[in-house]
Amino acid sequence: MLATLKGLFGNDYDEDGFRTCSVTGLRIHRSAEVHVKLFGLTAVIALVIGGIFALTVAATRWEVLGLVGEFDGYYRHLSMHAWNILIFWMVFMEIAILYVGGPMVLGRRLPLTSVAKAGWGLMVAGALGINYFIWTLSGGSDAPLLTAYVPLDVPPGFYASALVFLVGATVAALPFLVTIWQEKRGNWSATLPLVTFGAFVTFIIAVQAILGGLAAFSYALIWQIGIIDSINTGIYRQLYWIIGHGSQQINLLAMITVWYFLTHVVGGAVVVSEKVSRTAFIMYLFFINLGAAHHLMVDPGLSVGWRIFNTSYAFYGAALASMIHAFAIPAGLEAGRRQRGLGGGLFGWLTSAPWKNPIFASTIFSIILFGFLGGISGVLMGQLQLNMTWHNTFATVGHFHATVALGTTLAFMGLVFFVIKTMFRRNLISDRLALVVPYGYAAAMGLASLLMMYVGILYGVPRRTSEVVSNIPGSDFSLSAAEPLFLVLGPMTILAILVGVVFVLVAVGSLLLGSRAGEDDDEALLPEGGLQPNGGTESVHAIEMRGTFTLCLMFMATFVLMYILNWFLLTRLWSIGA
Ligand code: HEM
Ligand SMILES: [Cu+2]
Repeated sequence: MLATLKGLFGNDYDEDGFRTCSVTGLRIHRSAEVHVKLFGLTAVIALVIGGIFALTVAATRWEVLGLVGEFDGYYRHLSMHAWNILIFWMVFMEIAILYVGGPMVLGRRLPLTSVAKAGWGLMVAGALGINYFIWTLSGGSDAPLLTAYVPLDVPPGFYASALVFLVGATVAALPFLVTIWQEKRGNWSATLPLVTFGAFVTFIIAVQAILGGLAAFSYALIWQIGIIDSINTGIYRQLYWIIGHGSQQINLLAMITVWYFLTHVVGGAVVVSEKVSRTAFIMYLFFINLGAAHHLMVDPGLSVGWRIFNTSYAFYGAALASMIHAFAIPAGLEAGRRQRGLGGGLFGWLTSAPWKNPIFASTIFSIILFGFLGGISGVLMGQLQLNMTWHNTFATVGHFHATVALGTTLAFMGLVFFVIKTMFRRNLISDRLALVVPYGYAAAMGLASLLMMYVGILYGVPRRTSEVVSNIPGSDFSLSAAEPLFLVLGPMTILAILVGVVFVLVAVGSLLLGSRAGEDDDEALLPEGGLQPNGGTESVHAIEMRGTFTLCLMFMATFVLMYILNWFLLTRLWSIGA
């Protein structure tokens, strides 16, 4: 067992501890690689735990199965699902992404490795604590959920564990910051590569988010242990959403960084304009955290002016940045592939792409579905008026499953496959099974997210309750009209989980039983002609990106249609003019 584990962390390095990656050509130091593996593996364990609770939660909301009753601990299950999968799976992956984007891309060692390990230790301790305190809550009905709103009666240990986890993540991110500092020291005018730049902006947003989290959870903690005797719930909610929303922005930025990285390495994408992509990253810095007021739309205490400025002006700054990436990444793919002579008509560059490569397929589905399902729904529901039809309904759950559960998770799954091949140097035990992951997950989770939005918007089915079709506990209110949609939604959620199981089997199976990857395997991973093809030297700007332009127009049309539809539904709700 120990030998197998040790074997996983080994590779052939030269005396200085470096090796050259035969796929990316990057010079990789042992210290960086070992820690990427450590954080990546821990993330997958969190995904498994969160996934187990995805099953219990989904099997409850599909009321035909009705697994866990409201007062038998449904909130406990939902809390376990959310914390393990949204926080631990994502944040452990994100630290790994910082180490890829920093030391690996820059060809440096990871500095302060003991600090990195201490950060990992604190994060693990915090995560264990949170799991413990959620699971051992008596009664279960007061489990904190993701939001842990005060004045819920949650043990102080829960807030303390959350603080430990946040401090751990900060400590683990420090070696990344030091890497950037080492790179820039004495060389201030040189620019960072785009992937490193993206990782750096992710880091800054993470710091903002973590500061909010430290403030929120320590405020709740000192109240819980009696240092202050009352707590202002409005202020807690405002502080909480700095991390609650901010952590989603970390997910978004890390995912976009992965998009740039993987479309380049496995799809042959180029960066069409460094300036434009970098500007979009910088726009996030200014606007994205401002958008957090969309979580407080129905809270008292905030002025309407602030809400409108925040969600209908500042937020569009962030949405614009996302649109720029949504244009730049496919454009880079189109330009890069056309440069290699893989164009052919309007969409030849796309149809000829390596769709049978699970890493490419995961990345491209992540981009498309995140944009069409998660992005559009996010802008709609983030708007003051439309929010009234989405707020606290299952539609909200649909939105964030389209973003984090579908988009980000799929991109990170692709990245895990990539790390298994290029860093663990293992072939996947079954390419066919691996291919089931992007296609199966995109289809099942895509449909599930859409249906969640439907039941929420059309029937007003609420989130965070165990049974609504027969009745909402404690009321005679029936939502049985939504039942037929649940007959599709239920099986889709279970199917998505099954595909998740396939992902874990392929990932863990390949690590333990996969054959050693060689140069031929690497070639199969790369885009046609290799990463730096000879010939095809046509300037990027001479290439027409009309395929991407067409896709953007389609996106725009969908956006407008959805906008009109949502306003129409809102007028129906309020019976304007009736
Ligand atoms: C196949 C996989 C998944 C299924 C079937 C699933 C299912 C569900 C369902 C049905 C709910 C709503 C329960 C309710 O409001 O009563 C829920 C909540 C949630 N899920 Fe998932 N989920 C999956 C994967 C994920 C992933 C990958 C993430 C994040 C990366 C995620 C994050 C969340 C969060 C944050 C909540 C809200 C918890 C709260 O209200 O505090 N889920 N999930
Ligand atoms: Cu938000």
